[in-house]
Amino acid sequence: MNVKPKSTAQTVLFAPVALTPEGWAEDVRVGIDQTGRIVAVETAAKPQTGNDVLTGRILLPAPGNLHSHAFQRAMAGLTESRGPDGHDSFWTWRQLMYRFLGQLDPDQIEAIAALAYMEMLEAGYASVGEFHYLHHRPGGGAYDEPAETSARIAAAALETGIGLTHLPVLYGRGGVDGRPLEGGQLRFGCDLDRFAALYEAAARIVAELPADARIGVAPHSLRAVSPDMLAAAVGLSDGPVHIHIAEQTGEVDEISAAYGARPVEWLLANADVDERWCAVHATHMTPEETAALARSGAVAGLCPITEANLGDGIFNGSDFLAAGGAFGIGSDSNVRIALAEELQTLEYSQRYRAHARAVLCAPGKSVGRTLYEAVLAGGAKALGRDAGAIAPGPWGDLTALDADTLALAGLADDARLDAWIFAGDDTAVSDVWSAGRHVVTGGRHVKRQDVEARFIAQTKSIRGAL
Ligand code: NGQ
Ligand code: ZN
Repeated sequence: MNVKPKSTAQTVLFAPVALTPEGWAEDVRVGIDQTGRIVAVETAAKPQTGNDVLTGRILLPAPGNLHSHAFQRAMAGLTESRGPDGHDSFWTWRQLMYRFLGQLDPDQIEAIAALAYMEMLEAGYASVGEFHYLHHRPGGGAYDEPAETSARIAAAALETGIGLTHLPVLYGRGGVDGRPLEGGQLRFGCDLDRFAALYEAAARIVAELPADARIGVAPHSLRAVSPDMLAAAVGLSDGPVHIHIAEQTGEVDEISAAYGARPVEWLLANADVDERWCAVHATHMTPEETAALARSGAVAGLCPITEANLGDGIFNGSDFLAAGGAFGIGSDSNVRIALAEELQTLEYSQRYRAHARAVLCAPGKSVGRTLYEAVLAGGAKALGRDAGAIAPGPWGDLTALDADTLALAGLADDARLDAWIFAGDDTAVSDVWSAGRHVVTGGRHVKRQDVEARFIAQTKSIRGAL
């Protein structure tokens, strides 16, 4: 690839090595225009005056984090003791999570989201899909602005510079039997009219963000929306559609009993699942469901660290990959925000399952390179974001690794990605650009001090209360 930088390039980066769609390239010059899009890529180039020369760094396209509930960052690590009756599970964790969110006000929601987004950027992600359901006041009453908390998510994205795909969630019932919402869930609840108004308001808020921000829609789960509500929610948006599906065996049993079909099976038969869709978790699938989901074009939204933390089960990665399925990664509960570790956990889950090594890649290939490129493509697709490649056209979503960091020193080609993912960590990340916004330098977010101080001040009173 050799596309000469045009005069429209506002920022020109020069990297000694970069991962391009054609593979590893040396002496790469990348031009980014004032809108944040990559406009030129030149390999075997020479640095010119005014270029931002990334000495000693490896330039990668930055992936998107396709699934986040930002507010849960503030309860990370607080649900790790065993309850008095000893039956701890996803469902008891959910009760604690509801109790925790019952205390949050909009200032806290914004401060927590800013911290989470800053940490995502420092980990090497350039964008996030915020699966947002904390809409109303405790008890369910409306804020003066119905999309108040969406505005807070948008403000956190703007402050930190992360590329936001906002996914307002429709959460309409307490379970598949249609029981009403209760307790903490009342803050999520919308009927269709209320949700349509909220979606419109959220869309106006997102339209005020930089041009890379997007909006989509998220019917929460087959538990929380009826078939009619699911269809209506999907019809509100022409953006991405995200849904939690088949995360827990209890959920599979509940849906199977009520609908006579397993969750993924039911969804594929009753919704027009296509490339717009992201099936979050998709943990429990039969071989037939696995192949059918892969064929649908939907992205499987895998959240390996959270799925381990919540005891969900293990996604059938090898069969899904063999069937050509698209997947990306999400930090979900944000119990830990760590890009390299998220990929490592994904591959290790498959090794436990298959009693084998190097599972998620084809013979003769590198696991690190395979996983990294898969989540670049899957993340961009799930977020409706034109990103994932160092090539002219997409947003300038870029991550630079420090080539001299202990895990990477002396390595070349795909071994760099393997060593980063399996032997290193996100301290190797030196710089991150989101749609050209250079928000991480020297491994730190440019606003770290302020964002961290505000998070601590805003959450001091609630972090001890779980
Ligand atoms: C969520 N989290 O929406 O935050 C859910 C819990 C539910 C995960 N599924 C609530 N990991 O599923 O009902
Ligand atoms: Zn989730």
